[in-house]
Amino acid sequence: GWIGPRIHERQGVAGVTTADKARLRVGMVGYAFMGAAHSQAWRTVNRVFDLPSQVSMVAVAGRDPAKVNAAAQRLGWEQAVTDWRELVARDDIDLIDICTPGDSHATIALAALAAGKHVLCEKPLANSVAEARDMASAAATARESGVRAMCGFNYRRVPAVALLRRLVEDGRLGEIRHVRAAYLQDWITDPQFPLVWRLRRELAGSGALGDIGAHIVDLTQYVTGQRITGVSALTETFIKRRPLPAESSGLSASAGPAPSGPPATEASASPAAEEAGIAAGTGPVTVDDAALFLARLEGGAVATYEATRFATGRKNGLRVEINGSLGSAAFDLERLNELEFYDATAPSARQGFTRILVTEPEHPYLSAWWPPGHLIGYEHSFTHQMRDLIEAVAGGTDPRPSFDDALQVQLVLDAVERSAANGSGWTAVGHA
Ligand code: SOE
Repeated sequence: GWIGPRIHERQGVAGVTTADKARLRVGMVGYAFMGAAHSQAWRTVNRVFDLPSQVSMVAVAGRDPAKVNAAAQRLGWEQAVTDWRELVARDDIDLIDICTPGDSHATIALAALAAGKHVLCEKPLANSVAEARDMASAAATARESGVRAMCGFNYRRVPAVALLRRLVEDGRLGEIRHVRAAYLQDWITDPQFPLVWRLRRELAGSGALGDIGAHIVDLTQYVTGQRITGVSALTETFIKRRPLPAESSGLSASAGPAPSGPPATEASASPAAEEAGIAAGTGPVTVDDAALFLARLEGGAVATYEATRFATGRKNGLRVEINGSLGSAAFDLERLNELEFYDATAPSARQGFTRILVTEPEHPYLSAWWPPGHLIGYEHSFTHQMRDLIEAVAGGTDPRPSFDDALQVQLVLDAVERSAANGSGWTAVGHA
């Protein structure tokens, strides 16, 4: 079981005790961008929320000994190890947090669940439907012995998004007719931006589609409570080859001399390649730069989705607008403390979009933070995610998004790729 020895200790302010709290002992795999975001959330969550268990940041795993040691110190982990299998095998770890590229999610999650560890796995759940199915069925088996699995679609935990969900649930938008979703970024617009792992299919599974399109698929299915039933899609790769990175990190690598080993590369350009403008030290981009699709939702709504890394000037433009029979709502991640709401039932003289500042104690998650009117940011979504996960684990309930929810997203991604390959033909999405 996950409950470690009960601790009897005094912490924090003299005279105030948090004794008797069970521990949730975490091992994290990967320590780059997402590992840093998760570490901050693990460090913070018990200091903000009153939770049934106390997080212990037991160990972080990474392949490079010097780097993982430095990361452990910087991010607040008690130990560093160079093999994630060690985390899975240890008795003093209850939960494995997977913050690696998609190509290792399935292997790590399956091993962790088989060892009876709870799992938090970053999005997208896997690089293929087959892997996602294996993971969802392993999670179903593990659930029988009280082991929990969750996928890290963190934007569900932005208070304004949770408020939007509440408005839909309360019927304030009425019957949903339109969903308009876009996730717009521009960080690879420069053709000299190197071929980082997110641009390689064998590591990332897909491009803008799985990295950011997956977010708007999950978010809209969550907010509407409706599954996407079919799609018509197109994808595009604008820049076909890119310089090999000096060092492959997710978002911030610089171009430089080729590292040893893969990716598949033109080690030295052939005369034909040179003529075609392909330099030595570049490699092929094997994922989509942009993915667009039309969709139908099971409740009868129609939807558009756009995911791109080429929307010059848009840095983290996750936008969702929903139009219903009784009203509309719109969210933009670049203004994440706000939600626009239009109430079509208000007297017509007073109708119009209202900008709700989502900073009040009555709003989801916010009573634990600052006095009314004070703002929060990107990192809070991860702290909220950890809060919900800890409560589910301690309370013996299933955290959402479950691996089944994430498999449902994977089925949409797969249908989008099949539709795009098939000249945008209508492609049904199966049920997880
Ligand atoms: C890069 O596109 C990225 O960091 C994604 O990987 C995240 O999932 C998204 O939240 C922000 O953009």
